[in-house]
Amino acid sequence: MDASVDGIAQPWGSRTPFGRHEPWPVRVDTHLAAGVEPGMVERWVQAASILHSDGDAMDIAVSGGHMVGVRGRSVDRVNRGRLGPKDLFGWQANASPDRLSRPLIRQDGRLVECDWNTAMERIVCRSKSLLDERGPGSIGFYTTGQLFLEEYYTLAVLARAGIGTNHLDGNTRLCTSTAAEALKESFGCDGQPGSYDDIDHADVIALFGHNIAETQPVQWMRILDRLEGRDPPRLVCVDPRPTQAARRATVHLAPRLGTNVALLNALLHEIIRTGRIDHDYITAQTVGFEELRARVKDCSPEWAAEICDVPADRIREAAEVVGSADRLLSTVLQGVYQSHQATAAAVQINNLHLIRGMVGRPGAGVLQMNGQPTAQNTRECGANGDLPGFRNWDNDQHVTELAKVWNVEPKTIPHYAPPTHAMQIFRYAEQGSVRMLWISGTNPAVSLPELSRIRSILAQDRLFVVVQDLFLTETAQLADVVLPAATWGEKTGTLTNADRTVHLSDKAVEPPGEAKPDLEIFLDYAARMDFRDKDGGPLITWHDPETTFEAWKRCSAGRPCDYTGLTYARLRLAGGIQWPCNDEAPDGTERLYAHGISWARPEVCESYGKDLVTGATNSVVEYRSLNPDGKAMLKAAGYLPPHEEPTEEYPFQLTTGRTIYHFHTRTKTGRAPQLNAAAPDVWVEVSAFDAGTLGFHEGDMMEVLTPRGGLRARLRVTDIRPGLLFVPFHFGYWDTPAGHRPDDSTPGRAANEATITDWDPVSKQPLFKTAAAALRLVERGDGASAPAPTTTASAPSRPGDVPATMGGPSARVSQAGDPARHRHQGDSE
Ligand SMILES: Nc1nc2c(c(=O)[nH]1)N[C@H]1C(S)=C(S)[C@@H](COP(=O)(O)OP(=O)(O)OC[C@H]3O[C@@H](n4cnc5c(=O)[nH]c(N)nc54)[C@H](O)[C@@H]3O)O[C@H]1N2
Ligand SMILES: Nc1nc2c(c(=O)[nH]1)N[C@H]1C(S)=C(S)[C@@H](COP(=O)(O)OP(=O)(O)OC[C@H]3O[C@@H](n4cnc5c(=O)[nH]c(N)nc54)[C@H](O)[C@@H]3O)O[C@H]1N2
Ligand SMILES: [Mo]
Repeated sequence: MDASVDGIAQPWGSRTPFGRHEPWPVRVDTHLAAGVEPGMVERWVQAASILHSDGDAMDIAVSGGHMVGVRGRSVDRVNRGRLGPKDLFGWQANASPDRLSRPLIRQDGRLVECDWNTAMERIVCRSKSLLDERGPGSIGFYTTGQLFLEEYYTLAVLARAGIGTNHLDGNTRLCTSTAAEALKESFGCDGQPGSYDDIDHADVIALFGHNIAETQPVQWMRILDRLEGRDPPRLVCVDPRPTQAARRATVHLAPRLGTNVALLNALLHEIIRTGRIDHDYITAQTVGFEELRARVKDCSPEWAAEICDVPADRIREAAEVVGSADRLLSTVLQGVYQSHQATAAAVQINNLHLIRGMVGRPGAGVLQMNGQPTAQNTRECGANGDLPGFRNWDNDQHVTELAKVWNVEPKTIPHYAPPTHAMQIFRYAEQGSVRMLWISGTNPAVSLPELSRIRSILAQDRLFVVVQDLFLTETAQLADVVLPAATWGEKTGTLTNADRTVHLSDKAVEPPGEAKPDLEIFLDYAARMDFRDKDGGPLITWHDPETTFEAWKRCSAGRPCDYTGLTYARLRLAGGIQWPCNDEAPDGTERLYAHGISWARPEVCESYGKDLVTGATNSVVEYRSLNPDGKAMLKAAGYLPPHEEPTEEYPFQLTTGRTIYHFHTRTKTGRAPQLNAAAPDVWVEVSAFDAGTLGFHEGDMMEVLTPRGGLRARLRVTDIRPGLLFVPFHFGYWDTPAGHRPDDSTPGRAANEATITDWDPVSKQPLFKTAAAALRLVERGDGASAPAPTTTASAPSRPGDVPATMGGPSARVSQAGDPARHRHQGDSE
C-alpha cells in the first residue's frame, strides 16, 4: 500500500482506473516493520505470496538477517505491484517465538525434543518394518497446496516409486480437486484455460461461489479498477452472502445452498432457448451438445426458481447478461467445489463457455480457480490423486513413459486403481490398513470435516503419525514424530498460481533453530530408505531446489504443463511466466485452447472421465466412442437435492468459509498482530430477518449445532440469505488456553466440529458448504459487537444497502418456525 493507506481498514487500497483492453496500471504496495525506513533495507529478495492462489509477486525486505517488510513487484504480470492484507502483514509469523526449532518424538505419551537423526531413524525404522510386514499399502502421505513444486515432485517420486504406495494425496483434495476434475471432464485434462489478463478484456465477469474480494483481493482490485474505468464490465455474482462482488454486481443471485446445478441448468436452458450459442464452435470443437440440450430442455427459470429460491426473472436477467456478453470471463471456487454436486456444477460452467465459444480469446475464459498458493503444483507433480505431468493412471502408455523417466519398471508405480483420495486414506487409517501417515504442511485436526472423528483417527495407538510443520498445531500435538520445517522466505523453490504463472521464491533469511526446508527432509528420508531405480542406482538423483526443478522439467516434457523452457535464471530475470513454456512457446502461454482443444485425444488425455452422478470411471472404450477426435466434452447433469436438508430440529442451512484477514487455520495470520486484531475470534452470521424473528441480537453468544457436534460463537447480524448460517473455519484451538480441545464435551470453536463426512462422488472433494444446523442462544451479549470484520461480506446488516435479489426483511414472508424456508417475495413470485 502506498504508506498513506491502512491495509486493514482499506484492504483494496486506492483506485487506479483503466479502460477495457488497456493495460492495468502499476501500483506498488509496501509494508515495512515499525521503525524501518526504506534506506535501512539491506536486500530485497524476490518471492511470491504463499497465502492464496493469486501468486502476487513480491520482494522480501531483509535487514540484519531478518525479514523487515515486503513490497509488491511492479514488473510482474499478476499483480503489477499490488499486495493484499495477508501479503502485507503475514510474513511476520515467520519470526514467531513459538516456531518449532527442533524435532520432537513421542516418549511415554509426551512429545520431547530430540535431534534429527533420532527423529528420522524412528520414521525410517517404522517405514521399513511396515513395508516388511504389511507392504506399501500400509503407508500413506497427506500433503498440501503450500509447499514448492520441487518438494511435491520429490515426494511423489519417493511415495509412488520408492515406497510404491497409491496412498498419496494433498489437502488440495479439499481445495481444488473439483477444479481439476471439471477440467478433465470437459477438456480431457487439467490446466487452466484462462488468464488473469482476461479481466482486462471481458465485458461480463461472472463469479460462481467465489468471494474474490476476500480470497483473491488483488484480482478484485483489478476488477474495481475496471469498474471505475472506461467501458466497465458487468458483473454477475452467484453467492448466498452479500460479498463485495455481490454488492457491485449487475445481477446477484443468492441461491439456497447446494442448488448450483439447478441454477446453471436454467441459465443453459435460457441461453439455448434464446439461441445465444456459437453453432460453428459447437460443431468444430465439442461433442455432446444434443444430450446437453435435451437435459436442460425443461429446466426453465420458473423450475429453478422453486429449487434455488431465487426469482425467475433474476435468473432470466442473469442469462441475458451472460448470453449477451461478447467476451465472458467466469470464475468458480468453493461455493461450487465444496457444495453439493460440485463437479456436475463446475462442468456446467465450462458448458456455458463452450456453447458460446468463449474460450481461448482475450477476455473469453473460464478460471476454474485454485485456492492454495501451490495447489497447481501438487496436481501437476502427482502429489495428489494423479500421476506426474497430468499422466493418466489408466493408460499403460503413460505409466510406461513415467517409469522410463524414473528408470523403474512400470509395475513399480501403483496404477491398479486411481490414486487414493484423502478422505479414503483417513478411512483406511480408521480401519487399520494404513498404519503410518505422514502429514506435511496441513492441519487436518482443524481443516477436515467432522473433527471428533479426525481426532480419534489420528490419536490411535496403532497409527504412526508424522507431522511436518512450522508450529505445534492441533494436528502436530497428536503426532508420534514432529519435524520442524522451514517455510517461504527461508527456502528456495517455484510455485504456480491459478492462471499457470510460475514464480520463483528465493530464500531471504535462515530458518529458526534446526528447522529444515521440506525438500531437504524428503531427500534425507529417501537417502536413508536407500530407494533404488531398476539398475540399482539411486532413485532420486537430485540434491537441491534447482537440480530438482531440472529433474521435474524432464518429467513435464511433452505434457500440457511443459516447463522445459523455464530456468531459475529466467524466472529471476523475467518474474512470472505461464506454462506451457517450451520450444514452441518460448515466452509461455497466455491462454490454453486458443487454437482448438489439444489434450483430449484418447492417447493424450489425463482421464477417461467419470459419470457426473455416480462418479463411476469410464473405460478407454467408452471414452473413445464418446470423444474419438479429442474435442471438448459437453457433459450434462440433472439436479439432485442436497443430502442433508434442514429439518425441524436443524432448521438452518450452514455454510463455512473465509474472511479476508485470515488464512485457513491461522497458523500464520493468527500470529500477525494486525491481521489477528482485525478478526480475533470466531463468529456466526445470520440474517437480520432470522435474528429479528428469533429475538437474537448482534454479539449474543450462540451455539451452532449439527448432528456431528457444535461450536460456540458470537452472533453477527448481516444481509446474508435468510435461513442460512455462515461460520469462518479459521478458528481452531492452538490459541485457546488449553492449546487443543480438551474433550468433546467442552464447547467447540472450530467450524469443522459441525461439518459432515460426505464428498462429491466425482472429485471426492469434501462438502464444507452444505449441512443442516440449529442455532441456540447460550448467553446474551453485553451490547458489544461480534469479533467479525465490518469491511467484508461479514459487514453488519445495512437494510438500505441490500444486494438486488435479497430484498429487505419486509420483503420476505415467513413460514412459521422454519427459518430455512423463508421465501423471497421476488417480482415473479
Ligand atoms: N483471505 C483468504 N484468502 C484465501 C484463503 C483464506 O483462507 N483466506 N484461502 C485460499 C484458498 S485455499 C481457497 S480454496 C480460496 C477459497 O476462496 P473462496 O471460494 O472465494 O472462499 P470461501 O469463503 O470458501 O467460499 C466462497 C463463497 O461461497 C459461497 N457459497 C457457499 N455455499 C454456496 C453454494 O451452495 N452455492 C454458491 N453459489 N455459493 C456458495 C459462500 O457464501 C462464500 O462467499 O481462497 C484462497 N484465498
Ligand atoms: N469448514 C471448512 N473447512 C475447510 C474449508 C472450508 O471452506 N470450510 N476449506 C478447505 C480448504 S479449500 C483448504 S485449502 C483447507 C486448508 O486446511 P489446512 O491445510 O489444514 O490449513 P492451513 O492452516 O493452511 O494448514 C497448513 C499448515 O502447514 C503449515 N505450513 C505452512 N507453510 C509450511 C511449509 O513451508 N512447510 C511445512 N511443512 N508446513 C508449512 C502451517 O503452519 C499449517 O499448520 O481447509 C479446508 N477445510
Ligand atoms: Mo483451499
